[in-house]
Amino acid sequence: MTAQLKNDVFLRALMREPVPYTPVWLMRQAGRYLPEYRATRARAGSFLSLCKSRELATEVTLQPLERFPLDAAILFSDILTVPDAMGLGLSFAEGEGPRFAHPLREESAIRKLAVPDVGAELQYVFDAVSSIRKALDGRVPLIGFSGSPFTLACYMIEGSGSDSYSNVKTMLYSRPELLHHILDVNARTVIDYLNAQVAAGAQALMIFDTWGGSLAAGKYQEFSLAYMQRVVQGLTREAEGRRVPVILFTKGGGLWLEDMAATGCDGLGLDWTVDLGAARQRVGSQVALQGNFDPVALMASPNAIEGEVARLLASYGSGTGHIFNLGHGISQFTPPDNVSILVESVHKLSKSYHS
Ligand code: 1CP
Repeated sequence: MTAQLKNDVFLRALMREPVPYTPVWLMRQAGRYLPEYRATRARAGSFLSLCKSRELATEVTLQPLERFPLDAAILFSDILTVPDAMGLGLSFAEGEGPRFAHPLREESAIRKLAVPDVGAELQYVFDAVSSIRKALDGRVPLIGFSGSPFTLACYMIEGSGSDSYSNVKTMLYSRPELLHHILDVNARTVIDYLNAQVAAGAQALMIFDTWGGSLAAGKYQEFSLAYMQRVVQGLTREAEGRRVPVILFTKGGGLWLEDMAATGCDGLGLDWTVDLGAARQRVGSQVALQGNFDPVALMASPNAIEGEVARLLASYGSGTGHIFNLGHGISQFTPPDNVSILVESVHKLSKSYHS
């Protein structure tokens, strides 16, 4: 038996049902800005062994919840475990970003790419999901996640992070059918992967499209959004007698919110370049909105942080449908005390917007 959910404010806001206050969680809330994370990471040896240990992944998922009254937990893992499961050979070099030993550069390698057996290759992720659910004991809901088919393709083709994604975009313009093949395999894999996370206990899902915003108008719709829509349509949307809502986040996607809302998702993640009130007017009758505090503002004084929280809450205005979050992941240099101030001000200042 799974424990009764004690705090479902996040899930209710995502379904645009009435809530007593605006729920808050933070992208990358478990991570290097927390000394306890750095200690567990050191015990694990490497970032990947941290992801692959159900005990340690559970421990770091719960660390931010022990410090701050957050309204949701997010599975501790990484989007790049999926291409690793496809045989691309992921590693994280100390002090550097991720690297793939076998990036997709040759047509023959691209043609060989196939949907992996996620049950065999990614069982450690599903084990972590069930272990985290048990440890949460109904405290807050657990969010599962994946990279978008396009964002995964960016890392698979470049072999690492990149400033310009020029290999991916060159393929897009010169051999679009090859990129479509990769995206098709990725979409089918992401569907299997997210559905298995739901079967293991994930109560909401988020798709991270970190690099979709680098695409030209029209190309975004064809190469990123169309595949996210396929994923949304392939997902299990109910579990344990409740809807499993899905959030889409395209960083830099502010121009395309109407198109994103039309995919059938339940919520949109917004980066800080978007005006929250204007976004609500555009798509707020269809989807909930999550965001969009500039993570760099967390380096500022307590007064400035509280002022920025007040500004965002006022910009969204009264009523449900807002989940407070950052506009992108938290920086490793953020003082944890400033996160306390942020979370407390959201809870305190948002009450007057909900009757
Ligand atoms: O050294 C360390 O300890 C590793 C740092 C780290 C962490 C804490 C990486 C490497 N990944 C993660 C965890 C992680 N990644 C989570 C955990 C849950 C949480 O939010 O608390 C999530 C959801 C991700 C997702 C992720 N990984 C994204 C999408 C979201 C985003 O930030 O845009 C992306 C693009 C990645 C790739 C990745 N993994 C790690 C790094 C440093 C990167 C970025 C590489 C780059 O492009 O430069």
